[in-house]
Amino acid sequence: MKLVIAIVHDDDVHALLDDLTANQFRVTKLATTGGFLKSGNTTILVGVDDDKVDEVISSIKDNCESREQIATSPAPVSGATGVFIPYPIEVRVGGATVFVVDVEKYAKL
Ligand code: 2BA
Repeated sequence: MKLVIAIVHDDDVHALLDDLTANQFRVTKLATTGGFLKSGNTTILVGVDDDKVDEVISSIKDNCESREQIATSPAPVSGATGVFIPYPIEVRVGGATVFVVDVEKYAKL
């Protein structure tokens, strides 16, 4: 068994959950925050048999778009002198960041 962990954009999550649950996958959705943009994203956990991993990944591919997002430039390290004027930078986020890990044990108690 595998655990698919996918970090996706908030705007893609409803379509993705609908697609996965319609195909009988069990999914857990977590509200998460990206370390770089420090803005919300969504992490989903899907426990599946090994032979179903590709099906989950193709559903993620079909439902998650890559998009440009505006972030504020990082502040200089503390101790720097002068005035810091933040400026907007554009980063390309997603479609999705996916990890597939082995599940040692799975139980419903
Ligand atoms: P964030 O950390 O908020 O990153 C958002 C986007 O900012 C990233 O998109 C990437 O385009 C850019 N970015 C991230 N770190 C950067 C850095 N040190 N320098 C320059 N640009 C940087 P994605 O790569 O699509 O990542 C989307 C979200 O997926 C991330 O949000 C983070 O929450 C998660 N993620 C991505 N890679 C990860 C990893 N290796 N481990 C854990 N979480 C990861």
